[in-house]
Amino acid sequence: MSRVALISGITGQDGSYLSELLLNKGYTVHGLKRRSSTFNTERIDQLDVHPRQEDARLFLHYSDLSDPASLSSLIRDIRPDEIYNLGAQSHVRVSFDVPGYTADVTGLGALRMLEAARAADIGCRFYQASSSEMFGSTPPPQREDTPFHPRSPYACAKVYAYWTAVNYRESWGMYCANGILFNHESPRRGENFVTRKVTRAVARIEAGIQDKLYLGNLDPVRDWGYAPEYVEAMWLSLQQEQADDYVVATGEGHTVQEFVETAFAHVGLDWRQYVVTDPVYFRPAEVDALIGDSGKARRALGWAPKTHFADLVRVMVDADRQLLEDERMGRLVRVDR
Ligand code: NAP
Ligand code: G4F
Repeated sequence: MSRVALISGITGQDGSYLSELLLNKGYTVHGLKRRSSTFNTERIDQLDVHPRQEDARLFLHYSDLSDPASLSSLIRDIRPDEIYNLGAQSHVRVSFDVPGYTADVTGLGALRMLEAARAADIGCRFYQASSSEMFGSTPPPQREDTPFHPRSPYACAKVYAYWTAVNYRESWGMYCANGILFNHESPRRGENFVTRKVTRAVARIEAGIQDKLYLGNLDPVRDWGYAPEYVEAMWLSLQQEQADDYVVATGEGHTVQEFVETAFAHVGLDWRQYVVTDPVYFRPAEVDALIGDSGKARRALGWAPKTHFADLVRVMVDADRQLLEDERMGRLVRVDR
């Protein structure tokens, strides 16, 4: 019998890579998708076969992290061996505009998933996508025992979800693992996160269809890794004898400005001619520096990052150049471009 996984956030960056990983390992994968007025499954369309086809192993279900009844019936019906809770309002700047919604989905959503899993009493394992944003203003290097000091409604919600997962482990003996994920990027990254916003703009400026790139604070330091490698750490976290919490990071920090410089330099352009500071992208409270120490994950899970900063930037810029070329040629655009 193939193992069964349920993924919230399957239509997001990580959900798409995790689905590929699990399908390749022989899992049957169920994903929770939100009702939306536009298609929102673009990142996983290449994996989707009609559910009535005999070889179908990927199934999508309408649900929402704000709807406990649908979560309960999904978990009861699917009886997953593993649940990956990746669903979230995941944009830090946006969380200042919609703090209540962010707390509900990103914070209480985890509680609802955990409670539905507990009530189903099926002994499934639970992965919570926690965030390095929880460390906030606590200086790097950050590890599992570094104190949290969240700086946004998003980060506060993630702290709540983190401790709720720990609490379900300690109270109910459930296998709950937190991955404390530092920033991870890819060609599938949402276009309003800084890395993708930059790489997309670089491709468009090079092609002559964009003049300027408006950005906020260029000084913050982030530890940027490659998303397909981070979903391997998610899976590994659920394959251990004991549930535990792990920092997942490269250990290398770069400023936003370095990312910008490297991306423009890759296509032979000087970033200073194109980048304009726009305070609209400043945050009411900024997180100045996140650099993770993933020693525990390296030792316990045997996980290590492989893709370094310059390669990550190059992969993302080249993917956006290719995407633009495909769009201009009217070619069918594949999701991993
Ligand atoms: P993402 O691309 O923004 O994907 C978020 C997913 O959550 C999407 O599938 C989205 O659905 C879904 N979602 C949003 N609101 C929902 C709701 N009310 N009910 C159900 N699903 C909902 O995020 P990601 O980069 O893949 O990150 C995955 C998880 O890891 C998130 O929890 C994020 O907070 C966390 N994390 C990410 C990073 C990172 O650097 N990427 C670092 C630390 C932690 P739609 O597609 O319909 O919008
Ligand atoms: O790309 P960002 O929006 O990512 P941020 O805030 O670090 O959050 C991401 O990583 C977290 C893990 O640490 C996740 F939990 C979270 O879900 C998300 O995936 O911004 C990175 C930095 C910030 O300091 C921001 O102020 O870039 C700075 N920045 C400068 N100009 C900008 C911009 N960020 C965005 N999104 N857009 C700008 O124009």
